[in-house]
Amino acid sequence: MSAHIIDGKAIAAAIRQEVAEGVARLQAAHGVVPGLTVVLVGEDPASQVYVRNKEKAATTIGMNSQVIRLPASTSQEDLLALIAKLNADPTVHGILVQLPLPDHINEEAIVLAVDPHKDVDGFHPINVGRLHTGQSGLIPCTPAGILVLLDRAGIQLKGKNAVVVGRSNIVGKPAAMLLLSRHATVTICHSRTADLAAEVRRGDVVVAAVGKARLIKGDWIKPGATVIDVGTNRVDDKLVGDVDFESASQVASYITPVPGGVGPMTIAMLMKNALTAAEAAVQ
Ligand code: L34
Repeated sequence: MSAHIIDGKAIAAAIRQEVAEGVARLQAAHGVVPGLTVVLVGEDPASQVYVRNKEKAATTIGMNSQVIRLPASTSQEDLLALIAKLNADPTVHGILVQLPLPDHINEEAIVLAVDPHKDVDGFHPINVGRLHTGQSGLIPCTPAGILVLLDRAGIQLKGKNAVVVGRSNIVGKPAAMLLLSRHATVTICHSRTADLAAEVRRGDVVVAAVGKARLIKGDWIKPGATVIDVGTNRVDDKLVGDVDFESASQVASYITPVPGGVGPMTIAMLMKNALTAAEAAVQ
């Protein structure tokens, strides 16, 4: 048996097309062009690729796309001052500070500084709290993209066992909350989980977001399960996921590839969040 491959690239292109139509509608109705500003501090090679892809997507969709590139030596004070300026700028509807930040900058302070209305990452505690309490708000891009992949692949979640491997604020925790909101029974696993393979084996849906190349093996996967691989690990110049694709795709019924799975969805959902923030600003 061989799994159906969920085509994140194609689904992301469809989302970007829908967002482009929304951007055109907003401009026609209100004369407003969504403005997205991405801030990149330092020269992390992976971050540079992701930010370039974000910039390209926003421009192609017809947004006002701005990338502010700052040296790694930028002080926390200067970064906070920039965020205050962007918060006050009415042409900027979305602000994203690419993570990770250099060690001398406190990420929490930066996340807290972004106006929650412009927080297209959904990382501000206000938006985290809204997600946890089931109120509408900006939802982190990667988990939001995972739900779209599951929906467009026709995967039912109600009453299913969903196993999330990884408990980060960016992916694991919000992904678990979204799966819960769809009535899945959710298990969150992490580095201290006693028997990871046994937990993963119970999953009708497995979301792998730990950042360890090919950690999850085919014989951990319940036959017929859906596997969503969030990992983007570089091994010998090759990009590989947290799932051992070769073995897992023999057991699963649906699986996302790396690259071309969750990654492009993260960027598509960022576009969607930027449109949502701009729409809310004209209400
Ligand atoms: N603030 N920081 C903030 N927001 C985010 O949403 C992110 N993330 C993560 C890292 N830091 C962040 C991203 O943008 C991860 N991430 C991200 C974005 C895009 C891709 C992967 C991770 C992506 O486009 N991946 C492609 C391969 C690109 C390549 O060649 O490296 C893929 O097909 O998976």
